[in-house]
Amino acid sequence: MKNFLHHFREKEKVSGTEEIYESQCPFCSVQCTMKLVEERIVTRKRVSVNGTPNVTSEGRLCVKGMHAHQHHFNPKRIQTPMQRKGDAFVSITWDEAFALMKDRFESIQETDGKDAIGVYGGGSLTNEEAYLLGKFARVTLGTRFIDYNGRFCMSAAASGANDAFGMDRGFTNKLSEIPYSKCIILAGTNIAECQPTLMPYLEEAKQNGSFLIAIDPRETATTDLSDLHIKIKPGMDASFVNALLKVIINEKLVDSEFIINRTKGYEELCHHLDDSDLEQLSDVVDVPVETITEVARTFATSPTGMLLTARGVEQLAYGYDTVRNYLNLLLVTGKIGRIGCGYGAVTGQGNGQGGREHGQKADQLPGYRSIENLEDRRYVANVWGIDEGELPGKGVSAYEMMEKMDRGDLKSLFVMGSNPVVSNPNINFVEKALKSLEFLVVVDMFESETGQLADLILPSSSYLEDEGTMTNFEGRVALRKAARVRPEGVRHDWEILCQLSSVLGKGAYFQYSNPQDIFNELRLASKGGIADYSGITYDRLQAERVYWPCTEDDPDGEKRLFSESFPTKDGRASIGIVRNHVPSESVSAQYPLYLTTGRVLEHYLTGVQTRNSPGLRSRVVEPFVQIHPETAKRFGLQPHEMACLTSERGEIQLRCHVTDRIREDTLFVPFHWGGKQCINRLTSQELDPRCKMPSFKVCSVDIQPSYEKSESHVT
Ligand SMILES: Nc1nc2c(c(=O)[nH]1)N[C@H]1C(S)=C(S)[C@@H](COP(=O)(O)OP(=O)(O)OC[C@H]3O[C@@H](n4cnc5c(=O)[nH]c(N)nc54)[C@H](O)[C@@H]3O)O[C@H]1N2
Ligand SMILES: Nc1nc2c(c(=O)[nH]1)N[C@H]1C(S)=C(S)[C@@H](COP(=O)(O)OP(=O)(O)OC[C@H]3O[C@@H](n4cnc5c(=O)[nH]c(N)nc54)[C@H](O)[C@@H]3O)O[C@H]1N2
Ligand code: SF4
Ligand SMILES: [Mo]
Repeated sequence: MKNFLHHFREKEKVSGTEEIYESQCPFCSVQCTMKLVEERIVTRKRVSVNGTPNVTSEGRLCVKGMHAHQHHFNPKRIQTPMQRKGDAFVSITWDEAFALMKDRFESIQETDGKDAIGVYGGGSLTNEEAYLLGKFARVTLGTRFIDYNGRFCMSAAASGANDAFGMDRGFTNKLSEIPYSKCIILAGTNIAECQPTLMPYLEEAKQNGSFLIAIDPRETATTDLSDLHIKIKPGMDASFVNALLKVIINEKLVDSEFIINRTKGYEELCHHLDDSDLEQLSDVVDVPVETITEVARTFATSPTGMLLTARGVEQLAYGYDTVRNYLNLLLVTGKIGRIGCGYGAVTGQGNGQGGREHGQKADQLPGYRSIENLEDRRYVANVWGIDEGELPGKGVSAYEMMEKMDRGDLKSLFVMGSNPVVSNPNINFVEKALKSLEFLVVVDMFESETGQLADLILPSSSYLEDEGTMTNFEGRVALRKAARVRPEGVRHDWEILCQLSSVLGKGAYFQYSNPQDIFNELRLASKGGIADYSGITYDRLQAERVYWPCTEDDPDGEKRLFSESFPTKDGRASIGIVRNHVPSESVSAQYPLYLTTGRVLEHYLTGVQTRNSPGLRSRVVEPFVQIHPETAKRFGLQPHEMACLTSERGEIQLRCHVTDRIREDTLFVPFHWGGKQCINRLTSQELDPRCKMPSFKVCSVDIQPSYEKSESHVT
């Protein structure tokens, strides 16, 4: 028997094949690299994955990277264009799909004008595709309505950093400087679950004696590493930082030399804080005065210090102000532009950084140029070979496009690389808005929840097939090569945009034979802009990851920003004034608890990719609500029971995870699931006036056992 098995295995090996693919993870902003080995033994297939060395994550991979190939190989991936016929989708050819889009787009624009079509992009697209999507909207369709999912992600941090420093690059330093920082503030960032392969940098900092301060309403694997955890009330960071600033100024712990030489606005800040009362602030944010004082003193007196923020403090209707106040903290203590001193807006998506630089945003042109600046418009129009006057003006933000659809101003939407009916706030409304469209096109690998509402779904290639550059959290551009040839019926996003432009009569502006051609045009379009890529070439990227800004004269790219001056008109950073914001939806008798939302390690965003990966789906099979034991008791809820959550905007049923790792007044729900259990049925559509970020991190809700709710429905 043993001999037979041995013989059988040997025979299998002989008839087997092995393919090796070098790639880069399609998920978060670290952009870990990997090698996949696909073995085929007779009829069996086995894929093994290992991390490969790279300067960012040094060869590490997290559980999502290990399983990313599972969605790529999933047979549920769509392989041909699919047209809606009644309630079902039928396969059509690409020629038919392009003919349909030509017919519908042209007729809509003839009747309702160019601006009747909107374009909606995402931070998973490569730089080349994000750039091309912006050009497609402005040149091919001639619409001003384009925006992307980064509005819900990086918009508060980006606008905050732009106004304070004159530039927004995810991290102002090299990651390898983290261990040199003697005090690190982690505000609303769960790196252990969201960028796990960066954790060793924090661990090393700790080993070097750094003091870690985590600020989060929940205990997480990240806060577990900290020396001090502030379990803050959701939505209170802006006021909390005012309290810190008050102590630092009162106790004269500021860096006067830095303030005088490198900043403006300090006097106004002091004046603004004159009337603040520490006791009162401590009450509002629910952090004792002694703790506030400890944080303020520790950070201000530390020889070096860093600040990392993420969506926990940014996804608020005053996310911009909250970020500005945290940046004030860095500026008054002079903790930027030196080794071990800097700011990281811990970027989210794989190309969350590049995706926000090259023109997917409503008011932006490539290279971080502004669509409202005449000189910028002229420059980019010239690169594109059109008249400046032909370039449309600024559009509106992602959620505001939904409002335009609902009002009938937008009749059609072209979505590439996003699943808005799960990721927008207040999706009961968004669903209605998308359903009201005359023609919805979704480009995706899967029939996502948004795809299910579409008139046409176009199949896009996956990370293993699609070549292009991604700019990671550090502001480093990395080339992801195509490891496999795309299936016959599937197209790359850039191919779809070029072919569609050609069908719509604009092919002359989209003459590229590969991503490198597009990148070369992007280099030119970004030249002289803030995000200048002109010195980066595909040749260089074969061997290295390059920091922007990078010009031919300064080919190294800037590793540490702001060491001499800030890229503002007068070279100074700006200290802003931030009021003591509190959530506009306060808890009430009807909605007595705060709801905050976010992520778990095993799933990615709206979950389309990770729920289609068996190894990840099986780890966390359903959404849940995290609730404190005392709160569960108060509301009559048992562990693992179903509960009904309600807000002003809707109602959903979720299973209870009872844990004392969350505040008693707060519930936490991850947002990786669509359909009836999507938490965005409850979240608030209130937008930040400056950056249009919604309030994903705080709204008020009620919770009840499901049976009580259903009984009360019966009576
Ligand atoms: N596993 C996984 N990793 C991911 C993603 C994913 O979906 N899954 N998505 C990627 C993307 S696009 C992004 S943007 C990043 C997001 O990365 P993070 O922003 O780190 O993730 P979140 O879970 O949204 O929020 C972080 C923390 O903020 C806390 N928080 C909530 N409200 C407040 C508050 O008022 N104040 C403070 N101080 N903290 C608060 C939450 O409890 C949570 O632990 O992750 C990226 N990486
Ligand atoms: N309640 C709540 N809501 C949130 C957040 C939160 O913390 N709480 N976070 C917000 C944040 S930070 C973000 S970034 C958004 C993300 O929101 P979305 O953009 O809607 O999320 P994804 O799941 O990344 O959607 C991407 C879709 O595009 C597909 N896709 C992936 N790669 C490609 C590609 O290269 N080409 C094409 N054509 N398709 C591709 C995927 O299969 C998926 O269906 O969600 C936001 N919504
Ligand atoms: S999800 Fe992020 S940390 Fe995990 S392997 Fe992918 S890029 Fe690396
Ligand atoms: Mo994000």
